[in-house]
Amino acid sequence: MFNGYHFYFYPSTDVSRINQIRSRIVAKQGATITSEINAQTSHILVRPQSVNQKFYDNVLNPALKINKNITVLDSDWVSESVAGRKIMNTDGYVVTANQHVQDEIAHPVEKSGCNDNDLETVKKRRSTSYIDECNKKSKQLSEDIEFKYREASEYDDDVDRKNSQFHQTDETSEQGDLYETLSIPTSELNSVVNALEQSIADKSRNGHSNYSKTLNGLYDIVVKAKHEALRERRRSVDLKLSPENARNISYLTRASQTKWLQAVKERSDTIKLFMSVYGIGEYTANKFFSKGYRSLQDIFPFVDDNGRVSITHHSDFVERISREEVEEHFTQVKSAAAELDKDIQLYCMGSYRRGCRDCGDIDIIFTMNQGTIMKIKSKFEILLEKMFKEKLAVYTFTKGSGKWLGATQVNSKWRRMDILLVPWQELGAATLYYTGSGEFNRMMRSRAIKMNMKLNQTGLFTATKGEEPHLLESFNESKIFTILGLPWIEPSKR
Ligand code: TTP
Ligand code: MG
Repeated sequence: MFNGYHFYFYPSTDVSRINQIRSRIVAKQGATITSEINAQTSHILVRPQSVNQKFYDNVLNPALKINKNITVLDSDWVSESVAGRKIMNTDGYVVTANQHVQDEIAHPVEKSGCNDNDLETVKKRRSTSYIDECNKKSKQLSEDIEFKYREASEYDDDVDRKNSQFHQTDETSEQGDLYETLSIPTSELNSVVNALEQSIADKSRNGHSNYSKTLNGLYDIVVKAKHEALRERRRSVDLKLSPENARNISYLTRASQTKWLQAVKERSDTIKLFMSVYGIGEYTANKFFSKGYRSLQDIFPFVDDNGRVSITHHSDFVERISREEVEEHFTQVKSAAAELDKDIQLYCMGSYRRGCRDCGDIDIIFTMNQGTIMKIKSKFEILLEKMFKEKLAVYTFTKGSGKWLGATQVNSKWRRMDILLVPWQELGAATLYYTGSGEFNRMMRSRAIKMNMKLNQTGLFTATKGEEPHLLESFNESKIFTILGLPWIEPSKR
């Protein structure tokens, strides 16, 4: 496209990253780029904000002495030629010295630089307001945003119709005297702001200064609106925008919603993943996420022994366990116990007792006929030792006073097993609790509270104000239902 053109960029490509990128692009399109002005230089491409006395003294004057026909253009010209895939007419991009400056060149005054008014670009953007300016260049931006977010946005006929209306009003918007009013819920402004920030970052990385300018303008409009809306506690804001910018914001709103939803989903999936690791609660999971960790491998170095075991056997632990496999583990614990003491009684609880087809873990109650908690604990110690010896138990996550939370292995799969140690007298209440579901338990407990009672895994108690609680029932599960005025509810219905 630029074969035969000899460009000199100012500020030089050594100091201006934007010009560096531009020069690379136009060089690919056939232009010759020189680091100094010479007789062949056909164009000086300058960023308007860099046109000052220094430019005249050090660049333009010496250049004119070498080649008085040299053309000085706003460097936007090359960007827009590249974007439009054809060499744009230079009208509107020519940078000329106005009379005042020419006088100054002839009779320099003591002034180190000159302001924008010292020069005029034929483009009228100097005379337009900042917002008008950012509204003006938005056509290209909307195509860009549209392209970028097309896949992310869901289209419907309505939006397409709206967009085509926007296109029709282009010409009037160029004149800057027709605005669209776009109403956005205040709650959505944050995601628009985020989307704009992201786009600005992308654009400046890619060197699209025009777009960045427009985005910056949009950003200012939206941030200002957001602050006003928050200050005045408004539920929505009306943004006065050129049709093109209204369209840009519509895209961003839709795109940011999609992106926002994706981000929310990524966050909640990752937090859930981290929380599936033993010992990691919501706080730590969030902290890991904020630090940028996204996988179990990422957090592996920062977790404790329990966490490492949990991650190492993660796929086994998160897999649902069939009833048959639960029974295999349970049977093995039972046979180890049977060899120890005939008084030991074991019950398989949780989702298994509720008849679920598969279970998240294996929940077991360990008790002894007429056994006290002391006797039960000491017997369990022996059982556990045996289970480890037999390589049925493979890891202990926690051993509390009345429970063992660990892992057992059958057929090379590691599964989570929780064993609750229950005094014989509390068997009914413990069975009720450990059968669940959690939701059912909450319902039962709140029913008890309404009846001035208290239900927990050790029993059902009176809870009359000003009186010492006394035990109503703990051994017989079905009696607890009766006292609470309920018929027996099958575990499968809980
Ligand atoms: P879990 O094993 O966590 O639950 P579950 O067996 O019902 O389901 P899953 O198949 O996923 O293992 O706990 C066993 C029972 O303990 C549960 O059914 C009810 C009770 N429980 C509560 O009441 N509140 C709780 O917070 C937890 C964790 C359990
Ligand atoms: Mg369970």
